[in-house]
Amino acid sequence: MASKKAFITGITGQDGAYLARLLLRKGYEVHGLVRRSSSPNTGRIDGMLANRHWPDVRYCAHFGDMTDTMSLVRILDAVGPDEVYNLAAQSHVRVSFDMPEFTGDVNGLGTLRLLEAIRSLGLDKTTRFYQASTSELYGKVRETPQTETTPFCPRSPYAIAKLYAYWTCVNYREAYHMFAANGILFNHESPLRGDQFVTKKIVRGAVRIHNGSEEPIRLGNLDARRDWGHAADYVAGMHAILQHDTPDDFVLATGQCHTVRQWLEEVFRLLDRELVWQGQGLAEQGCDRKTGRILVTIDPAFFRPTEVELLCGSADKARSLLHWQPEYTFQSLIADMLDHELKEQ
Ligand code: NAP
Ligand code: G4F
Repeated sequence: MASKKAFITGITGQDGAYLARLLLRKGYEVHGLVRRSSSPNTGRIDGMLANRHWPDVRYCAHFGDMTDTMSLVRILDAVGPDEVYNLAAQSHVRVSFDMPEFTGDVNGLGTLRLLEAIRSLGLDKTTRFYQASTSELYGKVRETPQTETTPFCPRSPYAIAKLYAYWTCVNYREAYHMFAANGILFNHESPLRGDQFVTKKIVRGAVRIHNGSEEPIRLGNLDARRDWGHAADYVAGMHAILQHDTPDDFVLATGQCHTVRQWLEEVFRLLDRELVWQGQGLAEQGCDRKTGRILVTIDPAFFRPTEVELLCGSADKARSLLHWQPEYTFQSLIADMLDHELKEQ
């Protein structure tokens, strides 16, 4: 039987790299959208191509951009994928306040371009579509835990663009009977997480300190609460969503919620340092209990004009219909990221 073909936008990002590996292991032919950049942006996926353990890797990169309709049409026409995973996005919430129009174009209209390309090429009856929706849609949350029926209340240009994409996906499902599904994913991290997200920033900063740096980690809101899982578990959920017998929307979450402060304390604990807190507000500092050295300071540059204070999801629907369950815990996620960083630096 011919193997399935998948097209992944955002293949050079954290989730794209994990998903591509998963699909190659399952025997898929994988096609990825790569945007042209003046410096290398394929570091997360280069290993796939040079992997001696997978001699028959079938992977193809295609140059294009979510803002360039014809590049999407050309690639979809050439590939004729069974499954499209739309992971491409300007994915940083803080940055979306600085670049709201670009964020809307890529995250919102980009999704429309892709769906419309599938439809106009006549692939709408054969191609299944996954949309990378987000727990940021819940924003100023109306209930906890958040589920597929919790109302949305987005609080950033990023989340507002993703709201447009979410409903576009639903509309193409209802209007054109496409297999189009949203995964509403809560925060997921990994050794491949971008350096500007808080989990990776903390792990990198703490290992630098462990290796002798005097530079404290400068952060924004330490009291924000997130439901953090591992990207490896979440890409398996994305795949399961597209294998379900009907197109539907699913929350993927761990159901466990921790503050940024707790993430810091756990990272330093694993590096044999106990963090104690002194001062308040912008003057708050995290210090090493033994030496008194300042390890964490507050920098207003990292606060957001509007913050999402609490995200905590219930994945009951995915658990019962997809049999999806995350394997990593808060502790084993941090341990994995820390192990990797200790080897890297
Ligand atoms: P990421 O690491 O930031 O990756 C984003 C990807 O999008 C990169 O491959 C990036 O390419 C690509 N991209 C950005 N702008 C593009 C454009 N104009 N045209 C084509 N490609 C473009 O994000 P991630 O953490 O893997 O997340 C994957 C998706 O899930 C995103 O849509 C994100 O919003 C969503 N999501 C993430 C989480 C999470 O916690 N990770 C939770 C919920 C939803 P470059 O490498 O060239 O920059
Ligand atoms: O790591 P973050 O930047 O992730 P955030 O904003 O929750 O967004 C991530 O998860 C979403 C799913 O819920 C995705 F849709 C999105 O694409 C992205 O992957 O920030 C987490 C929390 C925030 O409350 C932020 O205010 O950490 C707080 N924080 C405190 N200091 C910081 C910092 N965040 C960053 N990035 N940098 C800081 O210095």
